[in-house]
Amino acid sequence: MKNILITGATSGIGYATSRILAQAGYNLILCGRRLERLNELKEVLKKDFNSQIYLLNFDVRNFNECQTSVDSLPAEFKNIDVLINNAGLALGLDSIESGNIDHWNTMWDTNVKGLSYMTRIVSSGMIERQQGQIINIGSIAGKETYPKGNMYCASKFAVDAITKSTRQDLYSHNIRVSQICPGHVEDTEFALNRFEGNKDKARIYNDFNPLKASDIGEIILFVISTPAHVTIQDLIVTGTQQASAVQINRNGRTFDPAIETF
Ligand code: NDP
Ligand code: 8X3
Repeated sequence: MKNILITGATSGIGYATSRILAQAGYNLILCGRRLERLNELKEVLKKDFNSQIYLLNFDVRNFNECQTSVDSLPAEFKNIDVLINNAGLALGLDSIESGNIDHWNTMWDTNVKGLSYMTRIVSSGMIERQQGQIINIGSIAGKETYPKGNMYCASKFAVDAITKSTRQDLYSHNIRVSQICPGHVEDTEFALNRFEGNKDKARIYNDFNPLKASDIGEIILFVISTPAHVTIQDLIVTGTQQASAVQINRNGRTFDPAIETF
């Protein structure tokens, strides 16, 4: 069975994807900074699905930590078949003239450089084996900007560019490179992190049905499950009540099971 490395497995999309891929029988290398969460997830997946799991506890912003962690993988996990670059975050929602410089640096270092570090490190083995798949989690914010999105949008536009360029570098080695660009996704810590733990500000999903983290996990499973000669290059995915980054039907949760009519 394939070995899949997922960054940002401790919560949100990464956590949900880990469950879905474990259920599908894949061997997983789960990454994140919160070791306790990783340990808990490993135990749950072993209990529920008898999964083969290896944990890597590191910060994607630190190239040496990324390299040392991947180098430390035992023989049975050494060959990474699929890299899912999911770790990322938004910090703040400020107009450009008042942007927080620490926020900017953290977003760029995580979303752009961390993703690129992991791709650089893992792709060399894929090139040796002449096979592999890389899935980058971009965002609708990497396709269109919105007010006060500035550096987060820029970081996701960069992911969009890096995804395309990576595909151009690696396609002749039979390596598939994909991007998935979600709109709003609940069951994540995304909004809470963006607003630095302010639960009132983070309450942005109450009045419409956004995507669920598991929706993205199911799409990732589909992208992985396609035959090796198929590359899904790019997917923009939103909840049905979201038409663009700035157009959201906030007239209530149309698709709540309690009121769903079809
Ligand atoms: P969460 O905050 O729930 O998950 C983010 C994950 O990234 C956590 O597991 C966190 O783990 C990890 N992470 C953050 N910083 C680092 C770091 N420096 N080193 C290693 N791991 C790190 O948010 P989501 O699940 O929503 O986010 C996943 C991806 O989806 C991100 O790239 C985000 O930009 C993207 N996205 C999210 C959307 C949404 O609406 N939620 C929409 C579109 C895209 P830990 O803290 O343990 O290290
Ligand atoms: C997360 C979606 O619209 O908050 O990438 O930027 S958005």
